[in-house]
Amino acid sequence: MSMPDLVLLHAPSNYDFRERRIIYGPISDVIPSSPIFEMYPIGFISIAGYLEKNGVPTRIVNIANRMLSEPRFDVEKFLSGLNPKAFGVDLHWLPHAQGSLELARIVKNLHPSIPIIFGGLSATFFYEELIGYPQVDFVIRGDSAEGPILKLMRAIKGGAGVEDVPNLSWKGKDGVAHHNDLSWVPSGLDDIPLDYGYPVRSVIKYRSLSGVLPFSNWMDYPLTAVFTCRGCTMNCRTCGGSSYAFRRMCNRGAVAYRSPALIADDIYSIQRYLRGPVFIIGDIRQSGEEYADSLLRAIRRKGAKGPIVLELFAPAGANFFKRVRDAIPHYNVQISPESHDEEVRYAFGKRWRNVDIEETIKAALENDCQRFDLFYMIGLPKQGYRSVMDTVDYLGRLHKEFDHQARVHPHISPLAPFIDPGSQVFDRPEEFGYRLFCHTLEQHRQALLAPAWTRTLSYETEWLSRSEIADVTYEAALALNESKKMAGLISSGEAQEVETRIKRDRNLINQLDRHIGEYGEAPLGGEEGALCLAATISKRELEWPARSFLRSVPRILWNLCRN
Ligand code: B12
Repeated sequence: MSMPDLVLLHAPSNYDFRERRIIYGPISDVIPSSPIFEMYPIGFISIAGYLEKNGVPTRIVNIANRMLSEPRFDVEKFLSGLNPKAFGVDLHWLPHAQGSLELARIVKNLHPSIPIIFGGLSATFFYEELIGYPQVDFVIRGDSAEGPILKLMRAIKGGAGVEDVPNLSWKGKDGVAHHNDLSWVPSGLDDIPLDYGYPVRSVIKYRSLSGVLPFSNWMDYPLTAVFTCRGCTMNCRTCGGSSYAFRRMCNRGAVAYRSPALIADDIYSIQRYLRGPVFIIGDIRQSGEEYADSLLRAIRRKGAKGPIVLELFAPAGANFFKRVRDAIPHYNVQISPESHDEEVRYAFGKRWRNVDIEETIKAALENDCQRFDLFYMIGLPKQGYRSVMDTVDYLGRLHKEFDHQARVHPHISPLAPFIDPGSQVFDRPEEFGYRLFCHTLEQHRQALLAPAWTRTLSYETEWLSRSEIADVTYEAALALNESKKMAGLISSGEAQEVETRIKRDRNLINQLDRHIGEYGEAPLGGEEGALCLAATISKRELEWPARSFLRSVPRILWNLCRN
């Protein structure tokens, strides 16, 4: 089997999740991953594709997913069999603070002379602290690593200096950290393809499918994504991907877009292999109506075979959905109103009215939208207990209004486990009514070792304490669960299962709190806190209709033979 120059590793959020019992709660309820966040950054695919195209063989290994799906998977044995020129570890999402550092420590023990490169948004925010860990040799900062990592890999292979590698933090022989300028900030994304042929070829080259799978049930639900941009035009208060955060951390003054025709090609290239839903990241109207129109025209020309999911950053009218319907035969929409309470929504940075959201839903459904997901959040500025419960009542009314369709799916979950670093709330918590328990990378790493999510949570607000956030999360989840059952969105069996899980979690947390109050911190034992895919919903409910990977195998083989 060929040996790659670079091996990109994705760690579980908590490295010891197989031994250590933790009540993870609903921290990953509204995404495909389990609470150990096994999904790797989509940027791994663009980095790997870019490096391979430029003559640097690269392999992605999703250690988190292998640990999750193969209980006996021996990480150290596996890693000791690798001998690349460098390892890359993502610290993109801050919930990986413990897992990524621990995995890198293990790699360093096994291979002391192979350099370890960190990257991703959290690595970018905490670069000065991160480079101080002995297991970290390099940090590539910024929202775009393709150019810098190619230059770094060439320097590592050729034994050259790294002083002129842009965006790079590195340590000299004396251990002193140096920080090169963060100057590689592409203003367009047309030279950075998202080549989904890469994972397919990689499975054959490295004879491993499980290592490249993005999340645990991906084979049944082969969800993929394409991106329209890097950066964002929005400024949501807690978001580490807001325009404020990108400017502050990544030197990004303006959003970089990918040309509509190339995005249509990306979708087409995915659908040559797979028929799962393709999620278009970023509202296609962000760069203006003309951009959205050209993208829709390009998709129409190429022909969209499977379902496509669009996200909206603001309400939209019938005119927009008519154009979408004409271009995409099977489309779904998602939007995040955050709260039904307009004052809360405004305080969060979104200035839309409920009536506009309701009109948007109506217009989408009238124009053949197959499914409309709405995401609401707990832990927002100006949001108290009553406000959260009123949101759930409001969602009940929405169900009634649209329930004959069973196409409208609202979700509610807490902002957890951490406030995004680089966001406005992270920088100025008091101004928005927040109190943060964690500030440094090390504090976040330690917080991930707590026995329950309620103790990992990095904040509370003027309106909700940490324990109130947990309480109202479970209360709201129970009420929404009931309302979804009544609306026929989930079966009574599913609703019963969710209710049992919520009650069990709440009980465990109460017991734990009592125990800690009396005897101090203690780990959980036995079956308590066993890893569940979701705490307050049934994961299946999130899924857009998809054809399983196995049903796509003939198409994959056919396309590989043609290449
Ligand atoms: C799409 C998206 C998702 C998708 C996942 C897509 C994916 N697999 O990457 C979904 C919806 C599943 C998701 C989930 C989550 N997300 Co999210 N997500 C985004 C979003 C909107 C866009 C990301 C994107 O398009 N990236 C473009 C791709 C091409 O680039 P990339 O993956 O970032 O990788 C580039 C660089 O980051 C860097 N890089 C990344 N890894 C590495 C590793 C190395 C070694 C190197 C050198 C470089 C490098 O180089 C890459 C290529 O240039 C951002 C916000 C934003 N505007 O960016 C939030 C964002 C990244 N997500 C965030 C969060 C918090 C989460 C969750 C933890 C939320 C939760 N509790 O459920 C989960 C974690 C998921 C998991 N690991 O299982 C925060 C991260 C804040 C932080 N610093 O921790 C962000 C910033 C904003 C937000 N709140 O949504 N997310």
